[in-house]
Amino acid sequence: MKKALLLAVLLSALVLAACGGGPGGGPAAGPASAPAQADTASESASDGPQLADQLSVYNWTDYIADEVLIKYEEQFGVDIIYDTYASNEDLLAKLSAGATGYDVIFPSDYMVSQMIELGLLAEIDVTQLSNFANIDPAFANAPFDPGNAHCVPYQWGTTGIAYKLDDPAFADGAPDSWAYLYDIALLEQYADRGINVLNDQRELIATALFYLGYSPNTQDRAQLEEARDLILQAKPYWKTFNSEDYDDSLLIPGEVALSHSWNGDAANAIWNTMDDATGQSEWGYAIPEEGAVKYLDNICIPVSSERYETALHFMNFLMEPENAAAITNFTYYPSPNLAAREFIVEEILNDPGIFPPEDVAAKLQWLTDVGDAVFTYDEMWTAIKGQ
Ligand code: N2P
Repeated sequence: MKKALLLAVLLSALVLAACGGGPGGGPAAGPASAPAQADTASESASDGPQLADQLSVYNWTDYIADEVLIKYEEQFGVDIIYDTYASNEDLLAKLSAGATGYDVIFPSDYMVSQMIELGLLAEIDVTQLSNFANIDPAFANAPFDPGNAHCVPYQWGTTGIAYKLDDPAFADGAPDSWAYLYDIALLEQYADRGINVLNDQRELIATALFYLGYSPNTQDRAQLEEARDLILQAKPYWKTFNSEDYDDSLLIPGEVALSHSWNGDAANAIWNTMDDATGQSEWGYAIPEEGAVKYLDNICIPVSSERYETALHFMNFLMEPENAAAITNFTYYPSPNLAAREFIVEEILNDPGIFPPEDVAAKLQWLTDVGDAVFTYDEMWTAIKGQ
């Protein structure tokens, strides 16, 4: 299924490239510096907003379907400049360092709260967004952004363990414990076949905190130091810290046997290594019994955007059911858009690794803003990455 989807997207991209179009930007195109709202050229409809010539979109790696970008460009005559990041902290660092070119960003729950606090996000009025009604009320009005005064839900997901089904270390069952990242006796069994962890500070520190029986949102310095030490003793057994292209560069080619993984990236490896004849994949995905992270990523507009109206228009476009479904059908991340469900392919809707069933959902926890303890997390992360 994935291969067919990929091919269709690739073909339409090729056709567009041949016509001089294409999904805007390509990798690391960087923020646009062109003047914005003044530089308006097109309108979506006679009574629609004046749209800018360009829109600079900054998103997680592999987190949108190119066909949706192409559709927006073609339908509204807006050139999308697309750039990607590996973690919430990378996004924050970029914006805090004064990057002003970005118009649309996708921070997770706890990072929305940090960014609001720092005054980095523009306000929105969701009553003006016709497609906001498509969002599942369970994901609207979240505590990190009451009343959706700044952002709207984009996609959500879980963070667990992707593993190679044919590795002898997992012959007796799925690695459904964070011990598979931290227990030296276990690590000795498969570390030579490769282990990847997400290059993401809150996500990785959370795995150690879960393993130690602490909250993934602890603000206790002693607990965080314990988590740091646990990570440092396991680190020599880990091959890579990769939260960007690890599914395509490490999992699918079998460069690792196990990876700390977001569920959509794991699903990408699962679907892409599936034998069409037998339906058997090379990869599996497990949620550890000690608990795991669930996240809600959001569409937001930096306060520095000079193309606010166009950003808002794009935000509304992404919440159209067909567009939200196309994104889920390509990225394999669950959508918080209820109206999109009828357009999401059956295999994805029924995949318990993508849309978790009740018993799994009960083990999941949100990451929340830890206030000033964020400096302790930063300090631990520097120690982790530095040694
Ligand atoms: C996909 C990125 C997932 C975002 N590569 C996790 N918050």
